[in-house]
Amino acid sequence: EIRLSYPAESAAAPNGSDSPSKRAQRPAVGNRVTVVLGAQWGDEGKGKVVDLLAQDANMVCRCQGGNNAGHTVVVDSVEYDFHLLPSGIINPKVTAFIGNGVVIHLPGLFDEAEKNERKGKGLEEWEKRLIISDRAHIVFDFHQAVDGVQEQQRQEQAGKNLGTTKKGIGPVYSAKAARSGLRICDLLADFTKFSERYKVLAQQYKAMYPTLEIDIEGELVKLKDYVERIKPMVRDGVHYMYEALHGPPKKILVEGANAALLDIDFGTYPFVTSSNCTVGGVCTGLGMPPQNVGEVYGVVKAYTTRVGIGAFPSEQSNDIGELLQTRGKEVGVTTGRKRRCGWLDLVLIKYAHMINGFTALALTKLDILDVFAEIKVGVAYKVDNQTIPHFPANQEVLQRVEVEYETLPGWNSDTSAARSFDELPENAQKYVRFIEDKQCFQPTFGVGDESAACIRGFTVTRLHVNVFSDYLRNLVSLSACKQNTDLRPVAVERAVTPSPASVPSVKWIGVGKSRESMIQLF
Ligand code: 2SA
Ligand code: GDP
Ligand code: MG
Repeated sequence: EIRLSYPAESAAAPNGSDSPSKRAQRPAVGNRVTVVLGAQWGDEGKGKVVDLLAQDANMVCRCQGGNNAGHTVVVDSVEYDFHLLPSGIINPKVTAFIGNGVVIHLPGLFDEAEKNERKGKGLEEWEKRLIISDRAHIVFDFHQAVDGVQEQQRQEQAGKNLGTTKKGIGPVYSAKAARSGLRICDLLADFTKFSERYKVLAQQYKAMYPTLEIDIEGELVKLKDYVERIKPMVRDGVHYMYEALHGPPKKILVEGANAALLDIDFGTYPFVTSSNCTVGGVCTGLGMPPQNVGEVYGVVKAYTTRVGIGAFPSEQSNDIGELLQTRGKEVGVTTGRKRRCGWLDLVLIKYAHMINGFTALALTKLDILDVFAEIKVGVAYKVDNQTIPHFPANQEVLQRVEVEYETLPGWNSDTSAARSFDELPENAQKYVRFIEDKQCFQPTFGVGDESAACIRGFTVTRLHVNVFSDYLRNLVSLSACKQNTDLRPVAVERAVTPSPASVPSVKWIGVGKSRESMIQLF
């Protein structure tokens, strides 16, 4: 497992020069939060992983996104869908915190909680255990309507839309950035002033979209009703988080929504959501310093899915994709849309890891691959016949990348009852190890100053680098020399330096929907 070194771990004076009194003055770092993030295009099974980790947690937080997210948790055959509420709220001992980076549709929040509370479900006393940051922005019904209108306009003007969930996410984050948004603290302050600002915002949208109908007075009456209901839950989020981090030891989880490839900065822009779904969103969305970030778990589905429009290099628009879709029951939790399916793509997992610095992975839905005779894994991208060493920013380029696959033998047997790594068929074990060991890009060795030669078919794994680095150095020199005698020692050095983006170890493997079906590896 690759562990990141955070400032806190090296807080003791790096050169040993601090006096004891100076050291005593240095503020304690406090509790570390464990972060769970999606490593693909969402729906990797984050809800299930959070539910598992929440068994002994004190607090579970959401830091970004809104009720576009759909996180499923299955406990004792009862299925819960969460959109705005952190999944860990199922544990009656957990306090759920919705941070400032989240956008909240109040009717949606109450509907969701009530649905999960009804007979047969059993979400207990959620109102007493939910804390909402006063800095969170509010999603109004007109934001959702505007989302729909914008999608229609995109379709008409550009021939395609983004495939949003129409939950108002783009419009509300736009209003936040334009500084015309309204926050929970505004709703709870002077309602007359809030109403004035609400009317201005509504009029702005009406001017932009003349067909939009907004029942301003009716909406204000409904909003006023929420004031008393949410008042007991609302806190100054920064202060609340600070106390949680610096009070008694606590296990704090952060549940990422959406995923790396949907991140507004790092995702497949413009086919993304409007928040930072990568690790930076944890600090900005909760008001928390980076040294409090502890473990960062990347959730990876054993294949790839995407719901909505946009490039998807390893997509299988064929029988394979259909089989993955039906076996995996790949249907949107929020919209009911069919998810597009394809093979696992390690290029994008590695890219997500470069941004997030995952400390371990949770690999889910391995059982869905049980029936495949062979399984492909994307390991590199080629553009114009050249392997590219990065994940392309430009969507036109991403649309035309050619994925290089490695084919692994399937295991043709039911894994769903496996409860330990040893109980998995040998080929399933190999599949997991392949994901960990495979460097996504072929190492490139500089030859001469300008030109670069690529020794293909040669892969440096973390294990090799750690254990056999000297051996490898010789091996690289030898095989390189066979191809080009002008290889310089410096180039060999670069080749055996482990890439910071080597995919980390798999810590859990999911072979079913329930939390019991998560095999823990160490
Ligand atoms: P939006 O609504 O503005 O955030 O949509 C922008 C893009 O982000 C994608 N997106 C999602 N992708 C996967 N899962 C999501 N949650 C639901 C689920 C989705 C559903 O868990 O199944 O029910 O359809 C989610 N939310 C947003 C979206 O498809 C757009 O590509
Ligand atoms: P999230 O958005 O990342 O929380 O994921 P979703 O809940 O949208 O989608 C994941 C779906 O896969 C849910 O229906 C889960 O119950 C299901 N699931 C999660 N892990 C596994 C697994 O290991 N095996 C199977 N068969 N289903 C799983
Ligand atoms: Mg989902």
